[in-house]
Amino acid sequence: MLALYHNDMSACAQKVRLCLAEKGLEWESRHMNLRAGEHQQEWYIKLNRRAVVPTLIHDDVAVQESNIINEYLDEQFPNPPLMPPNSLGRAQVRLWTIQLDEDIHDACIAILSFGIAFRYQYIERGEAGQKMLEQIPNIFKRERRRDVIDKGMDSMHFRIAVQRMEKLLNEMQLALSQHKWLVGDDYTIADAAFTPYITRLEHLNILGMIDSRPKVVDWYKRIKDRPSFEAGIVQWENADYLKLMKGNGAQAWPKVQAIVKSL
Ligand SMILES: N[C@@H](CCC(=O)N[C@@H](CS)C(=O)NCC(=O)O)C(=O)O
Repeated sequence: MLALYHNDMSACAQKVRLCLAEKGLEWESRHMNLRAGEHQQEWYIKLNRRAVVPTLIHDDVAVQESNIINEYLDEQFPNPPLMPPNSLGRAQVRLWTIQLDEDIHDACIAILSFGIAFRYQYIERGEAGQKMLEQIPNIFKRERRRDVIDKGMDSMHFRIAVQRMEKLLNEMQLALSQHKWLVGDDYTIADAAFTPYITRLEHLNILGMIDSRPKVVDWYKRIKDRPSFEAGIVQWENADYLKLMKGNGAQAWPKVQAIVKSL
């Protein structure tokens, strides 16, 4: 039995749903409302000490961390394989995915999302929003988020996030100039892992960031043609979140462009 504690619009959950879809696996949905703080309740922290989604349940075990979950799924359900057959290929996949944990997720795409859109949900909630912020266990993540909620796109973390995203997109363009997918000529966990981050740019109405990288544009088109994109991302889209992101994103685009130009 497979079950997933996840959230409809969470990039880390999207990444695991893509992998489940690529493998054609059946799973039970245990959806968590992050803005209601469901992931910060005691029972869930026992399953996931960082108080984040996703968490995979496989029979009687719980597995945390989206990149680790995807590798776990690949080992437990090897067909079709989503990891290269050799050590070097697997090392290359991990060199891509480690970047998401190092900085792309929390310090980059989350900061862009909060700076452009989600900060308004926290501000609207007043004290309840403040309480949720205080309950984020990781101090670096908490303080960065506090700053971007307070200052929006004027936070220095917002500018750093745009700069880091530019570097990533350049690296993707280079890799995709050398082979069809991020690691070689087969689709791997690395492609699944980076999909939600490019989709987030689209949802935030700042997908123009990839326009000057034709290989990335082509990769994203091929990603969207795969049935897993529909099953892992599109079917779970939340109309309210999309409206918030798209609307604020349209206004944010000139500011993002100005930051890119100034780099
Ligand atoms: N490194 C973790 C990151 C998980 C993570 O940050 N999840 C976000 C959603 S994409 C979350 O649960 N956020 C809730 C919060 O930050 O309070 C993973 O890859 O699973």
